[in-house]
Amino acid sequence: MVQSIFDFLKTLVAPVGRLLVGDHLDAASSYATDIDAVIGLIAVLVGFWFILAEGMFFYLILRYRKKDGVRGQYITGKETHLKRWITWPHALIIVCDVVIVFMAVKVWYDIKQDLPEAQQTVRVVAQQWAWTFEHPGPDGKLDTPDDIKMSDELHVQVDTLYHYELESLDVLHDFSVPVFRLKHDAIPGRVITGWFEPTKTGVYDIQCAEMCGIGHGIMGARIFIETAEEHAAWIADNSPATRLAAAVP
Ligand SMILES: [Cu+2]
Repeated sequence: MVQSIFDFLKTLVAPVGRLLVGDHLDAASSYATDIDAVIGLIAVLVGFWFILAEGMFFYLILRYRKKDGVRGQYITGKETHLKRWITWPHALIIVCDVVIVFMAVKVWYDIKQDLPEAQQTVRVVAQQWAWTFEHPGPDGKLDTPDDIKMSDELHVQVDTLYHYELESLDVLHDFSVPVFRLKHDAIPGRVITGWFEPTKTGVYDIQCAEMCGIGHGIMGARIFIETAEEHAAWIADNSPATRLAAAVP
């Protein structure tokens, strides 16, 4: 029931969300279009009342501007026939608020509260002013000798559900992947688990979205979303055993 109401609303407002986000930014995670839909819904409902209220405001200013020979009325604000101009829009706006809260809470729950089971886990470590990404090696597990550590490069496989363990070595940072519509604060001393599922291959930006010092603006990285074959080849090429073999003559 909740899901079908959500899907209905999403179908209505998704094109507006898409329009606002623009063509330059792909939607490359399973939940990106849900976030865009919430942005679209807020734009439609708030935009409607904004235009209506401003239109009414200017209409009244022009319609009842000063005229020679016409005295202004004294209005106490208690007249029932005038008060309804406030109470009716007020009630309708509360209904709109309920719709926005419903959609926002549903999307928040799905993305941040509900943690679907992971197929892979990566570790994301932020520090002033770089990212370290720890990928599981051929054994598919983190914290084993075949892990692949990369600076400013995160390699993932498309259509795979990832958990990330987000850490910071020094100050507050924020792991932001715009094509996923993902932003998550990294807090020193804590390991924060979140998830994403890439749905589109390509190379995209990662950025830090929390002021973290003088190098904040250059704290960028890249995410490489690869097909299963490409990702397997990348793991094979970069596993510690392969690198060691290449280093030893
Ligand atoms: Cu930063």
